[in-house]
Amino acid sequence: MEKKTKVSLSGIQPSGKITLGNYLGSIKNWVDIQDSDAFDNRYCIADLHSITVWQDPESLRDQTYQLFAQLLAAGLDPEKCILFVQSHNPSHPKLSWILSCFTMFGELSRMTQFKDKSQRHSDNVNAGLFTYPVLMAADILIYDADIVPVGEDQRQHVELARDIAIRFNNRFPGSFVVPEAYIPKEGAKIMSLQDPSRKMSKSDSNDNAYILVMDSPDDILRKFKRAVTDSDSRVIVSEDKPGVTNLIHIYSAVTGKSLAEVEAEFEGKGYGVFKPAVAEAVIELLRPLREKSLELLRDKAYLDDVMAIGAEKARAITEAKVREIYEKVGFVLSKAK
Ligand code: AQP
Repeated sequence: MEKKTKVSLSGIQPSGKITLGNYLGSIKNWVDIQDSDAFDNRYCIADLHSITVWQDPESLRDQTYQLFAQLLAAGLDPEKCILFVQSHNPSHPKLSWILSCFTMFGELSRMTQFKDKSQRHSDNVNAGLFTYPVLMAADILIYDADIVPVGEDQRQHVELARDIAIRFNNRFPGSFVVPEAYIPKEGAKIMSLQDPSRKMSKSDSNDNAYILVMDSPDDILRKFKRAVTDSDSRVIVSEDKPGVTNLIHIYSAVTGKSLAEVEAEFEGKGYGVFKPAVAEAVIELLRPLREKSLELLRDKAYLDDVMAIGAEKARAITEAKVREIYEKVGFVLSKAK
């Protein structure tokens, strides 16, 4: 792999089956960035992050394989990027501990995702949920990432990673690249189909609220037909029509048409025509991805091999970085193998 000057890094949790929101908000962007050939690309399955909420161990393992297959099926190419499972590289939690000593309690208390998830999982407000953004900062800073392609919901966490990098650099100059969030113009925040005031989330308890990448065409059509809209039938972007506005954004992100073009296409046609058209566009977008994922999942040994290659490449970069940081903060470097 030839060294480029800039690095792109991102991750996704195997905390459920991935949604259209995850795909449009981040994975599609990762593939586009990889194919642009302008960056060194590192993408991980953030399994360490996922246990900040309860996970069934067998489901977690299964979801990790599924997600890995889906990332390959979506177009991530292990020849062009380092694709790995976060827990396969112990350098991430090592750096996370050091960075947690450079992160303020008040900063973590202000994180919207922590407030939201601690309400939704009030029986399990654990320390990991609170320090989640520090581990994410470690994921990013350990690769000296320049850009972090994420959906809008992760912007605040990337901002915190920047603040941590700047603080660390002030004490130990030149330690980390200060990263920037890289957020797509369309698809940055896909909302729930049942409650358009909330983002589409893979852990939503209502499965009509999200479209899964692995949903069958029938399920996709049914879910879009049931999507919450309003009694007015005009297909326009408007603050008081959040359901329809969300569907217009989805159609725009999938087809590449502008919002105005979508409005013009469905002028005077009503939801009876619009909803199935959105469904059809999404079905065709996801069909090859679903079929390729199913094919890849039949060969777990292959997936294990690709995971191992990714882990080795990732470790080779980050072990050197951890030693550099250990030395800076004053640890004695061990000679033990
Ligand atoms: N609705 C969304 N629209 C656009 N982008 C989204 N992302 C998530 N939801 C949407 C982006 O997907 C990437 C991976 O997300 P994650 O798995 O790290 O966790 P998340 O942001 O918490 O996603 P979910 O689906 O809501 O997971 P759960 O339900 O487990 O919390 C990120 O880049 C994110 O921005």
